[in-house]
Amino acid sequence: TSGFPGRGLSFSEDAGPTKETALTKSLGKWDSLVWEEEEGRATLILTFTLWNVKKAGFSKAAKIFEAFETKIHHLESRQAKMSTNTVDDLEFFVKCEVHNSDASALINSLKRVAEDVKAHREDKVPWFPKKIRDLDQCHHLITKYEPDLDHGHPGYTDPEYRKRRAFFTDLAFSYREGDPLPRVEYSAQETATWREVYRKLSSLYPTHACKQYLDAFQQLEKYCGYQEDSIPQLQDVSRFLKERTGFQLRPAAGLLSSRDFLASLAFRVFQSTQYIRHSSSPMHSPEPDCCHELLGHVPMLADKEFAQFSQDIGLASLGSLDTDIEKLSTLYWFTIEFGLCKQNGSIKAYGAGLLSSYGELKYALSNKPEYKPFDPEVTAVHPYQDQTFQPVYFIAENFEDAKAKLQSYALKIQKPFTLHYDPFTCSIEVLNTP
Ligand code: HBI
Ligand code: FE
Repeated sequence: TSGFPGRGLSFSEDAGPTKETALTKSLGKWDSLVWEEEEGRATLILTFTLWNVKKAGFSKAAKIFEAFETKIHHLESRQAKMSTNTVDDLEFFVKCEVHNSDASALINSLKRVAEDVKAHREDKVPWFPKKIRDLDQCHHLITKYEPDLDHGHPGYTDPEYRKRRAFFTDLAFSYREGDPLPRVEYSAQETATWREVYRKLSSLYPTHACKQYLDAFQQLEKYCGYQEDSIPQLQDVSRFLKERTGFQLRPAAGLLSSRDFLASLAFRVFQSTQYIRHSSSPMHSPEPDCCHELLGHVPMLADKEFAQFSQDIGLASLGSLDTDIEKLSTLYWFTIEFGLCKQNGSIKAYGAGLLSSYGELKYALSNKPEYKPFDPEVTAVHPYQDQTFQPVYFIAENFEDAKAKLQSYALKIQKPFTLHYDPFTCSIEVLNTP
């Protein structure tokens, strides 16, 4: 029983019911069990020490768990830290489920046979932001495809680029809700990268982009300084979007966790990176950059229907279990990133991943890939991949239809409460909590 696997389980005194415990992370499937538990049952995290296990045995403790018909989800032991008798004193970590009314009796009984008993109930609902200021807590990065860690990143061997990126990381992490978005002076090299991307992509838009995109792009050129010779400032773009659809930008340091990224959409906030891709590969970036955000996402966020669709995905994600977050991310992927739609008898692109990739935009509208109609139930569980072009694209009839389908999908996501977004205060009201 002794010896912990090196997974960093929270076996410490402060292992409280946090937003995402190490345990729920390491045992991904766990969360799905939490709401399937019978009503009136509590999930407990217990830690305790048994001295002299060899002599006294574990059976006394085991009998207590048995007496209360405890369902053990997880049990681990390790050598006690304060032990003088090195092999015989063990610390235990138990995650279990018991009837609500038995929880304190179980803990008290355990205290009679074990030392140092600590217990707490696990939160059933993952933490989520309730007001726009809470988004200051929603900036957890996924360290994938970033220049400091990914050997394949075009900036990996360029210390200047990595230094520049550290500057942008600082800007994003020191940003607080309500601050003006930082203005950045881009270098000649950065602007040259932007120019190349802008030129190539904008040559494809008239034939490949949907009309909502084209309308907004024209407006951005007219009113928001979109042009090949300078990179638009987030502050100006954010003000533009706010006037159109109420969407606003906030600076993001890089690829965020799905939960945090989707949560911000619920408040009509789009987390936007501000750095630009490495100059050695203007036509490709392994991670989001300002070309992707400004040319891919921003024009679509100026469309009313699309803005509502985006917010609806965000609202559906709040307080959802990891399994549902995964599905909503997949929906996001096949719509907001790689979506196609019908328009006057032909197919056009509206996904930001397409509209910011010269190669994939052409490929998506060639006759090579497979096409399927957008249907949330199917789309949400379709495998996707972020390394090469998509083998399948989903086609929406139009945004109104996609929005209606998404809304009925979202209603089926099980949550022990309903949420209401108050547009006056930009905050979430939680209704009928038990
Ligand atoms: N983070 N900064 C940023 N930009 C995205 O477009 C983004 C993200 N994190 C996750 C994500 N997109 C999606 O792939 C879904 O997981 C939501
Ligand atoms: Fe994106």
